[in-house]
Amino acid sequence: MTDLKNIKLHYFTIENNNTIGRGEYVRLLLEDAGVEYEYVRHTFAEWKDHKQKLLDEKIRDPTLPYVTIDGKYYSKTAPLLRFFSNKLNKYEGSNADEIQLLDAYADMIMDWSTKWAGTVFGSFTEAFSKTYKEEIGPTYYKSFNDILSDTKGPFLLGETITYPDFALYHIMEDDSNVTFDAKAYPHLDAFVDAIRNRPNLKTFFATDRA
Ligand SMILES: N[C@@H](CCC(=O)N[C@@H](CS)C(=O)NCC(=O)O)C(=O)O
Repeated sequence: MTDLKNIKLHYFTIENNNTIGRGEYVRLLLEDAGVEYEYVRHTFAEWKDHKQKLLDEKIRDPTLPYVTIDGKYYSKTAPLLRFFSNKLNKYEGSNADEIQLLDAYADMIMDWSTKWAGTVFGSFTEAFSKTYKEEIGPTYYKSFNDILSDTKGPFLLGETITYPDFALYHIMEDDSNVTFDAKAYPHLDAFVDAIRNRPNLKTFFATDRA
């Protein structure tokens, strides 16, 4: 396929939930592409020492998720999605405008993820959590339903799946919202259906995703 061998995806173990957090963004792409990898889970307690070890190895600003390929370190969620898309020669835009558009969608989703994380991991106030639930979250759902209506769908760029599609699906998983009223959000409803019917993802979603 490519020079992608001996891949290790590192991320936290969080709250006995196999999918919550940023590791799953990368994982969905790898699963869809049928790329083999080992998922290495870290506890919060162990991460401090592990991070120091990475710093000692001159890894700059180590954070999770990160990936090693044959021992070489690569990091940051959206850049990892773009990196793998580039390596696999799929899931990318086919011209500068599409590439920019996908970048913008990925940026929106990463912002959404940070705001969602603030409500779950308590780094924001209760007032922020209320605003997230009543305004921020619904605004993102509406925006992406509208974006999906810009093409015939079912994916962000239309017929062809691209890397922000995996991110969009997963932020909605994290936000515990992957079932849509087809009347209110017909395009999100069709999107979720299309993702769930990707052959490799269908098999993966049937597991416990440990
Ligand atoms: N912009 C980075 C953010 C990564 C990040 O903050 N990850 C968190 C976990 S979701 C983390 O590693 N926290 C521990 C730390 O910063 O040491 C990305 O998209 O990957």
